[in-house]
Amino acid sequence: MNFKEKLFKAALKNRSWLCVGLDPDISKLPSNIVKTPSGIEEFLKVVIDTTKDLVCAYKPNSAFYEQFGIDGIALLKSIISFVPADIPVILDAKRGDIGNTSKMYAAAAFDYLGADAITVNPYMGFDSIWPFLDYKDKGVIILCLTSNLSSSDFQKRQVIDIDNRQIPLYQVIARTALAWNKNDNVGLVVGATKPEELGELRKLVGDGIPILIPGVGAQGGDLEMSLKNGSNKDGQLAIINVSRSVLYASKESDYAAKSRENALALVSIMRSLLF
Ligand code: NUP
Repeated sequence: MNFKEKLFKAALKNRSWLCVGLDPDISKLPSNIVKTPSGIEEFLKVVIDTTKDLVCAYKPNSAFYEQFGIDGIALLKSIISFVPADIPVILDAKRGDIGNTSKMYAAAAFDYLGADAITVNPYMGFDSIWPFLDYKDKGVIILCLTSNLSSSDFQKRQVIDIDNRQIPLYQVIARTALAWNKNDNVGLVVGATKPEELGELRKLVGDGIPILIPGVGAQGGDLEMSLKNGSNKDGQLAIINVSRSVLYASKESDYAAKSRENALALVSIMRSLLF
């Protein structure tokens, strides 16, 4: 089963387009969790166990694991394999390099870690992305318009596209992503903090492309607006990522119940609007 099929299946089974971000930060862990990679492993496994009927995907961000060196990589691999087999894992690593190097990044993410999809940075162009696209069953989710304030530094600049039209750079990326979608395995990242552009981008790419939408919760993005503008005509394929406001719902030993509560609050809104 490829990434998109797995994503659809999980979303329909759980009636949810919530993706819980698994970003371990020692300073935010509940007080009863031991502040070591093995303590974090226990914490993340509890959160996965308590939310696995509420999500369409999980998204570990590689940086939060790399900070622990070799133990962090082992932790990342163990967490990815702990996620139930019918729920896709999106590795957020924003990779991209000369083709020869991207090939190694792709092997690390897909062959070694066992992720179902990866986020990539398109700045270096097609030959930096094709080694990922070449894994036909894996999702390749391209940064398009990111949630951070400084995304406007480059992404919103007006540029001339190949048909001589002047459009913002993020639209060039979306149009190019469509052209790269020969294996039906491309997705886009568009921040929840950019609701108008999100709607515009959904129209531009049509109904078949998954859009990963981070920024709801801690970054202030609006859930309903993100669903309304990011979903396709059937109310699908807007993957709403929430990391901190689900993971760190409580500093106390009741964290499992509180994480579930926060996830369920988001999913209840999704169910009332989309399912
Ligand atoms: O544009 C982006 N914004 C963003 O926050 C692209 C991302 N991949 N992310 C990631 O989503 C970010 O690195 C983090 O892993 C997650 C958002 O976390 P939170 O704000 O819900 O805690």
